Amino acid sequence: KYHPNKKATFVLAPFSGGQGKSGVEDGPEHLIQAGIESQIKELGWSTQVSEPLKNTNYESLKNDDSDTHGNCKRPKIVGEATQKVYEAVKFAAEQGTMPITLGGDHSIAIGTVAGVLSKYPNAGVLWIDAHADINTPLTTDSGNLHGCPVSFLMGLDRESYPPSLQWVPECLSTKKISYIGLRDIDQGEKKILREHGISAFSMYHVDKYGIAKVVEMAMAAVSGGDKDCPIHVSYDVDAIDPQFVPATGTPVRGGLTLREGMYIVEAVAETGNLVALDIVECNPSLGTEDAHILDTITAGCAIGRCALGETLL
Ligand code: HAR
Ligand code: MN
Ligand code: MN
Ligand code: MN
Repeated sequence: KYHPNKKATFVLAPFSGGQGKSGVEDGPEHLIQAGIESQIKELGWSTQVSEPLKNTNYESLKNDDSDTHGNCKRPKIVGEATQKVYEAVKFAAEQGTMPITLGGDHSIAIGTVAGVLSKYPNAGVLWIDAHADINTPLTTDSGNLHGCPVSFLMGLDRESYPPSLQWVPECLSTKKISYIGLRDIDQGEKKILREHGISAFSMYHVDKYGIAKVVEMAMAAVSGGDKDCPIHVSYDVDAIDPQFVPATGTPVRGGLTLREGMYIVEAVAETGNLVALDIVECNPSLGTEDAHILDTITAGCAIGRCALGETLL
């Protein structure tokens, strides 16, 4: 529906400043090396690559201990990098292409979601993750901004934002997001989810209803009755169980099977409503053996292919 011409833009976001572990900045390169772009070309898409963070130096700036604001770590580089990703995703969407952003840690979704919503203001967001990533600068214990992107997009606790993140438009309504895969949520986050009545399907719901019903309910929740509602999928690979996706920064046991993880994006592809995809938190440095890296990267590629229609007949 939204992409009859099948044009995609790979937005590379090799950024790790939203959390403490290094290596996640190598995710995009590994996914490209593993052939994600050529695999999607084989599905009939034409592709281009955008590198908004090229010629930036965030990995060396990561050690600047003065870059803090309240409890937040590295707000300056997160603010700058996400703004660059925002411009690139916005431009890719305005050109009529599907932005596929390869992370990097999940803080970059501040840029991707804001960019997509500037082109499609009524888009719904499916946040596939073990974590809710909805801490605010006031609730975060870790201070890691990859645990906070959703709250910035919603403008929650706005008065607490570091200056470098004040550019973020308050673009995401609490009614336009639904989570799938949750199993590690902080107390402060639970309170936010409850108080705003945010749609969320944890692993408990996946077991109770099955993945097909859960995806159907999540899409209905973000679409508000519009069968053509554009959908942005922000996919943190840690939603999938660490037995399939071990090389990620904050693995949590008891996750989605690889097939359940693929089914989610297959079902979205089937609607024709997908307008953007993020694949984040692949950290090749955290594989303790080569098979861990291979499993993680090939799962990332599979998510990309399924989202772009591989398994549709
Ligand atoms: N909730 C915790 C925090 O705020 C951990 C969340 C970070 N992990 C992620 N995000 N990979 O999805 O720090
Ligand atoms: Mn590196
Ligand atoms: Mn996440
Ligand atoms: Mn996560």
